[in-house]
Amino acid sequence: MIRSAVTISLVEQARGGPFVFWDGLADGCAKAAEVGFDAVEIFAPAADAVNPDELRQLLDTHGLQCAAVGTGAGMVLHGLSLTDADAGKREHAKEFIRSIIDMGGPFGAPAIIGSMQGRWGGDVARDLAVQWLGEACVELAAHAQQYDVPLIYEPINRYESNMFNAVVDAVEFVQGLATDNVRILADLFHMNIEDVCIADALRQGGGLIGHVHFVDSNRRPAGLGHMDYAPVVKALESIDYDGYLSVEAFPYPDPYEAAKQSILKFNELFRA
Ligand code: LER
Ligand code: MN
Repeated sequence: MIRSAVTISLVEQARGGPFVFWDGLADGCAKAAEVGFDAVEIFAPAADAVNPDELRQLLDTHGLQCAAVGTGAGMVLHGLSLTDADAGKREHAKEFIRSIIDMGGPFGAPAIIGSMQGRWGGDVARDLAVQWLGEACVELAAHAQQYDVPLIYEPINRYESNMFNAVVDAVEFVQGLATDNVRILADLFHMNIEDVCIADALRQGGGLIGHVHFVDSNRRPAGLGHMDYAPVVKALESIDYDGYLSVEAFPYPDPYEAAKQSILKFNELFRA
């Protein structure tokens, strides 16, 4: 069954970004549960910023799951990427991601590689960057396997990366990897910019689609932009998608209202 999730950012430096709750794990979990979400997705500055006992207790108290954990802070706070020209920095980037995998893994939460995929250019030719990204994904997916979770790769739009922007291109990339433990994150905001047809791209992704960022065309909560959700729902049903629709949207007009609006739309689309 498709389940709902909502983002909590613990990264103060990312304020202004597309995350719903910003005031700590306890506040985010309490509000997520109150509004009716099944799970939370956590964007942390580092693995040790989340106390596993505290998180376990919060999830249990509120009847929530942890849907996924983000790695973007590696880029935002430390400028780390898997396609950096410097081999030492690429290694450091992998270490950061491994630590986030180790944080989410015991909760059954896969780690997401989004902005840490970096970009090609300068001394790094596109083919070389793609090779490095592929090798890192294979290595990190093997690390994730011990927790029985996949590694999630997120194609992001052209203004944030020049690696794989459209889901259809990410599908080809992931199919070519020497692992079957990488899944694709379909972020509807990025797809609205990059994919020719969101529904067709989801169908093409099929079983490789492992997570969805649920958001509208303008990155506001679902229902506050011009996204046509009916074909998206049909496509997800046609591929038997049974993961999360996780709200990664601007906290517009404020976190609580953004969460309420998102769950209202989620219920209208998936629980009617
Ligand atoms: C970034 O635009 C994004 O969508 C995040 O999920 C990736 O870290
Ligand atoms: Mn996203």
